[in-house]
Amino acid sequence: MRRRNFLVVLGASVVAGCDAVGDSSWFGKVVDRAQNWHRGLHRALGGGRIAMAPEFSRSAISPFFRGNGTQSIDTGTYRAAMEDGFANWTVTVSGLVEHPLELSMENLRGLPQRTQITRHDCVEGWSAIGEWTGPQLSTILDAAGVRPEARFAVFRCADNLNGGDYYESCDLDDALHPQTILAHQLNGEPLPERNGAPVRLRLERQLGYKHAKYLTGIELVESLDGIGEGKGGYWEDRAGYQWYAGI
Ligand SMILES: Nc1nc2c(c(=O)[nH]1)N[C@H]1C(S)=C(S)[C@@H](COP(=O)(O)O)O[C@H]1N2
Ligand SMILES: [Mo]
Repeated sequence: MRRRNFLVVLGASVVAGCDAVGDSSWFGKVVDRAQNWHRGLHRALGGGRIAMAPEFSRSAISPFFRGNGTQSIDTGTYRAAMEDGFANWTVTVSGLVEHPLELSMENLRGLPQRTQITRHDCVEGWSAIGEWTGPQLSTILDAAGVRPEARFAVFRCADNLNGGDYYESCDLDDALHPQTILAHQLNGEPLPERNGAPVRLRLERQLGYKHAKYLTGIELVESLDGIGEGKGGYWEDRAGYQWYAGI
């Protein structure tokens, strides 16, 4: 099956079509614009330091990064995607954006990558340190062109946990934070199934449940009303977990 990419528009140039999104020209433009735009972001935040989550040395990496919540997806679609090496997996960017995107794993791996060794803290009382690699979400949101009305990014996942679709959300400060990445590698290897293969969010300044695994889509919205039960996430809706789970 031929995957149809959405229209990709960057500045004045328009790239339409199926495979054009993989062209290096496309990535080059994204990167140029991302750099300018990051400078803009720093200014917008008053030129002050953006609080970074602590990063660790390689020697601190946990020997085993356990899984939690969904650790395997038994739908035919997911099993087939895995068999296929996730060659047809896509992450869509939709909602309040100028240019909706549909990014393949190849597209995500082709963007500039960030690698960070961070500590994951789960409310259930465990932590683990891992090395995560993937593109910054800000690069992708810049390519999509976030509209001024957008206030939140909603993250859609492939798993259904006890009858509910897992999802999460964050505000744009966190979405655009330098350590917010779409990780497709853990400790230098493709993301294991239990940790959210083929790609998961890392939102390093917040607790574990915010880090949506098995990512299929990112939606830019003005309000969280009408999304799930309206509290911004799977556990927020069900267990009253805090929406802003800062650590
Ligand atoms: N799609 C999805 N994302 C999820 C979950 C889940 O069940 N499904 N569990 C969350 C919780 S509570 C934690 S602590 C982390 C666990 O990440 P890990 O499986 O890599 O340890 O993923 C979070 N993201
Ligand atoms: Mo968790």
